[in-house]
Amino acid sequence: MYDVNSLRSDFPILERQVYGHPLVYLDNTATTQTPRCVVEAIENVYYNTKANVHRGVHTLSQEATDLQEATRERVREFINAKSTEEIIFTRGTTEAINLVASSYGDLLENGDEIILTVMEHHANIVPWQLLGRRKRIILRIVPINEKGELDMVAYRSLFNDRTKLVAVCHVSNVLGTVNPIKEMIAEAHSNGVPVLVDGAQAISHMKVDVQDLNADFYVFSSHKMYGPSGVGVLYGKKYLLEMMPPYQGGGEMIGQVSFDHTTFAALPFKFEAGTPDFVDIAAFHTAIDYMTSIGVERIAEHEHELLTYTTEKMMEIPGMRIFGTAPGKCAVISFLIGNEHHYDIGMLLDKLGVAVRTGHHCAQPLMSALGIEGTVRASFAMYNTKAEADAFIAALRRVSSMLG
Ligand code: 7TS
Repeated sequence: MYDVNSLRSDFPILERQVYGHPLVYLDNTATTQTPRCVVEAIENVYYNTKANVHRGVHTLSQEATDLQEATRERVREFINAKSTEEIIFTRGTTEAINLVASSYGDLLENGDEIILTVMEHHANIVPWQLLGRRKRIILRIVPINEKGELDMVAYRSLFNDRTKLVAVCHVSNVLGTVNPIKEMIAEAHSNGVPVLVDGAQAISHMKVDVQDLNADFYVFSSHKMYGPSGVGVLYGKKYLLEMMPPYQGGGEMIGQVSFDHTTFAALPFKFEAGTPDFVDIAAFHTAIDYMTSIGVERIAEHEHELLTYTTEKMMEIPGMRIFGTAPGKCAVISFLIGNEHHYDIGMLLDKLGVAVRTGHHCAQPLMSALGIEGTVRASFAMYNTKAEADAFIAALRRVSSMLG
């Protein structure tokens, strides 16, 4: 049995009140809350083993290094990568994509093309545009249909002999659409093109197996997985990471340094210049253990029940417009009520204790394609309840009548 109430007791923040109302936290797409065991893991490093990693012979430094490398192995196992050499720690999804854009981007030539989709987060658009300031890179964009699904015919038609990469989100942070990543990767590979998958919105909602997907790069953030902020992962196939030049220079990423010539460290350290966020990396291990102990598939099932229930109730509200209705979508609901401004709806919901996100959700090209400026977005995680869905609906009805 999925015991959501016992699970909630692991998250002290869920007991908070906002404007005298019990907090209903529905901004999980932006970041998930953190269970006590993860906070304790952070505390444990600060109280017991804090020392810089990979630098000292002393006991604390070795223990800190062991903790970090144990997380790397845990991440490898979690996404079924072949080797820990393929697991690079970054600050988050954004830095992981910037790393690939900068470093893999170094291997591209003027006139090369990259395929993106219209539903990408700015983190998977702007780094490629910045690369375009160094070289003439052409971005080809896959459109969507009215349900918020990618147009796969258009996708297939975008490949040519200048195509050098596909960069696509696994799950849309606005529409909730789960893209047919495995099929898209197979198509790209049949054209000899590698694929970067932005897994920020998928990793805590479905089982991800990078070998089964055959992804070339897969990126995600710990803070969206009930883990600490400041940590992310770049998974990359070894042969690609080996071809790519370092991203940043500094300590840890070198073999030998002289003023005439510097050699670089082996993978994964070649891409980890400077002191990493070793405290949070250590605690990220606990977050993965926590999520796995509940079961990603069971969490997804729970979230889907909430999604179906809430969507049905929302549709009873006059003027409700939901953006993203793809079958099998993740538990993200972007909506507007009539012509009311998303900001007004979000602000009034906040006054009733309901935390939702408003605005363009860092997906302005998608907003343009939808012909709107922004939406209100409610999104669910493992600890949300049917009672919270009811509280959200009741608040929404109230807001809707207040706005007339
Ligand atoms: N890619 C996707 C699909 C995302 O949803 C996000 C964050 C990112 C990349 C960037 O992740 P970061 O951890 O590096 O910041 N999405 C959101 C959101 O939807 N609302 O706030 C952050």
